[in-house]
Amino acid sequence: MKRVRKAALRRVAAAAVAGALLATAVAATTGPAQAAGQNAIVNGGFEDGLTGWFTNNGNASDGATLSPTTDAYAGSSAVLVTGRKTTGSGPMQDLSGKVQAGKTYAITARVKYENPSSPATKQFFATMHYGGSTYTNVGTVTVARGQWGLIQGTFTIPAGQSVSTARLFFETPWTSDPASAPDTHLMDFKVDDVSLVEFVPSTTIEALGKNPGEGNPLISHKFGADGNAFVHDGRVYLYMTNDTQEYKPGPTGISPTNTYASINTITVISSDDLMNWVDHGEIPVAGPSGVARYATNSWAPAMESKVVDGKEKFFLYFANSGGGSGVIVGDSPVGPWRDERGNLLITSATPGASNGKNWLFDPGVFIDDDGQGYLVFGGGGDDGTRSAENTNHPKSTRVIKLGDDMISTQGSAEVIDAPLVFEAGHLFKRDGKYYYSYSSNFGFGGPIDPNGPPTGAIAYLMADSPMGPWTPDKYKGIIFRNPGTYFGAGGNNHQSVFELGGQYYFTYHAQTLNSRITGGATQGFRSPHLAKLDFNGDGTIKEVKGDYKGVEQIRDLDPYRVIEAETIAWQQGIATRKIDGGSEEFGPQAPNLELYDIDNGDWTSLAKVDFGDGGATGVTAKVRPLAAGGKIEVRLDGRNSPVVATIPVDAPLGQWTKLSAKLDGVKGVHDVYFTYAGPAGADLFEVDSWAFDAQAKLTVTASTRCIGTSVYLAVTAVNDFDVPATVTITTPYGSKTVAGVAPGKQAYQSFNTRAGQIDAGTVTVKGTATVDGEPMSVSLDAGYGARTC
Ligand SMILES: [Ca+2]
Ligand SMILES: [Ca+2]
Ligand SMILES: [Ca+2]
Repeated sequence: MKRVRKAALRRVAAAAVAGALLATAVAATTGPAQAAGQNAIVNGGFEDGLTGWFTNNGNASDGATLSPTTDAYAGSSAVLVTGRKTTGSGPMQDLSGKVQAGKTYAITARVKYENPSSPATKQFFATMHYGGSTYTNVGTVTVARGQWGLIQGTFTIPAGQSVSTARLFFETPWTSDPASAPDTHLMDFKVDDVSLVEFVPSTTIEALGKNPGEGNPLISHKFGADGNAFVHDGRVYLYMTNDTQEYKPGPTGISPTNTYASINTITVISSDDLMNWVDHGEIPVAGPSGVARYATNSWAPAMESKVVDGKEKFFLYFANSGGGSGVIVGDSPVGPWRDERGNLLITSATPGASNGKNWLFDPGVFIDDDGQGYLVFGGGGDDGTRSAENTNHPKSTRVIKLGDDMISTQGSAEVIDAPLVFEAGHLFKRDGKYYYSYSSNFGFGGPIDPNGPPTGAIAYLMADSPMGPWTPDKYKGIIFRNPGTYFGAGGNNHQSVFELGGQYYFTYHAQTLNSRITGGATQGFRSPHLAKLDFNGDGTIKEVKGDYKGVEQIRDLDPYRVIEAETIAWQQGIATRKIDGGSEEFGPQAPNLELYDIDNGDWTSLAKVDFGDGGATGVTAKVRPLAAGGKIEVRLDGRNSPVVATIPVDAPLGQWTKLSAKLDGVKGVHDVYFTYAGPAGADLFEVDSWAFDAQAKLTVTASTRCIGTSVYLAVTAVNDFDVPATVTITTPYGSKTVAGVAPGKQAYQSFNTRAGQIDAGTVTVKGTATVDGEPMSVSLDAGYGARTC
């Protein structure tokens, strides 16, 4: 027994050292892990005497005396170990039934020894004994004599380990003859504050996943696959398979491979400039808490809107794994969402949908100019014959007409015979031509026709009708090769096409954030990318190349309003989550998110913010402080640029509050970086939104009075510019322009409303001036009350 134990201890001691190194590496790459759950240790602080503790008795020769001591690390009591017979003689607690094989735990404990004849430093171990000769050192410290040291460790109980006996104890390193040097090996020691909790690694991505200045991946704080773009009111929304649901980095910082099995929500982001992306969170689509409780999964979404019965409705289609497709209905692009159908839209019972081999997933929705909706869907189709025909023409995808309600189908689905088809069908229209694009398969065992697309690529057909017929002669080539061509990591391929501001764009996904987190390896976690999509004169498509640069920002960001803090161009180290209440920017029905897991050194940013000629005089953050001493620093054009404003996050902890800082007239277009600082190791605060204050250059007042039986509306505008200004006053009762208003002087006009009674209203005053050779303008409103004369 003793010999076996010696071997085991030496082996596990080496493992513990490796574990400690690994834990350090993890902390550097994935940030602080969260210890969750209850302390499995009873009376870990020894405040209840020796309750729960006994002397390790794993070997017949082990033995010691435990007694309470008032020399505590914390509280008023600790345990003192005396009379140790072996190096393994120390306080033990039985954890049988409290720990599980395959789970990871974090242990901490305080230990101290004081024998003046002992070495100046001594190593201590926390060790698990699983019965028999199975001992594992799970935490260690080398402590200086007379001082409390911190034993720390993280360990995963092997999946095959029996834990019917699981006991934790504290000891000193094994030696064959400890009694020959008892001051070195058998000294008395004290233990306090023992904690053992399940260890849950943080899922926050602390790595830099998107380089400042670059557009791809679109977001770097979470994943998102199979993006489907939908343009509404000048804003593009991207609906994505929520790969983040499968992202579970272990103690090594690496997640197991994405199986898609647990994905039942859809991630939504949006932008009106294609560089600053707003995180709208996740739509709970399938599963017990989903909108469509009849479904298990929500992959590969597709979105369209249509006015039905006089009201615009938003239809979000999703794949329920490979077996079918469903649809939920919303009141806006970001919900709220409801189930209007009660079951899947596409199943094997849908006329023409199934040939018994194909998948019924990857819905792609399209509405033609006449209001008729269409759904393309399907994929797979490997029949096992390994034939050329089945490989190149699996005929596994379909197109079907949708009902007027968009949640039913009409007639029978038609076969799409796209060369080497596999998945990701998408239908769009341009200049009277219809385009069916899709991902080609990776080979079904037969020879691949060289006249068709390469494997795993986005290819397309063109036709004169949404229903095709989609025959191989309509094949026009490829749009986008496999992402592996450009980014190292390949994987599947998925696309959509949208038009914004007269330009067409192409969405695809790639495992770029995944590989940046791990330093190269990928586990199937995909990120959204954008590229311009250009056409030849005959309507055929120019091949898209994948890159990190992405597309140009198409408009500057207006800072003089509420900007949700979950609007991000580039960032590092933050995470987002939904909080109660609607969005100040997107309305009470829209979800609102916050930034959290904000550590010292984390940052977020906004690209190309236009402060205008007047400039900004202040910045406000809506924050919830979590630790004292935090601050938000505002920098321009780089995260290491000089600080132009500092918002001290100095307010009661745990409460939402708005905190501001002055800005000294920041003008023109800048990238804005918010860098977060405060005590290391603490979650500093959460952020909901930002707002900037514009430099007002006019002071406007409006008032009413009676002259006879008529109401007169008087407007005064003081020129706060340092130079003469032209002032234009606009009211419901007339307008007036006054040129050359001197600095500090006012423009005044009284308007006869020619009415004895007026309702409350608003006047608008615009001032223009030339400052330092630059034209500047400001527009301000002022209200007035109702009046009866
Ligand atoms: Ca204590
Ligand atoms: Ca963080
Ligand atoms: Ca927010």
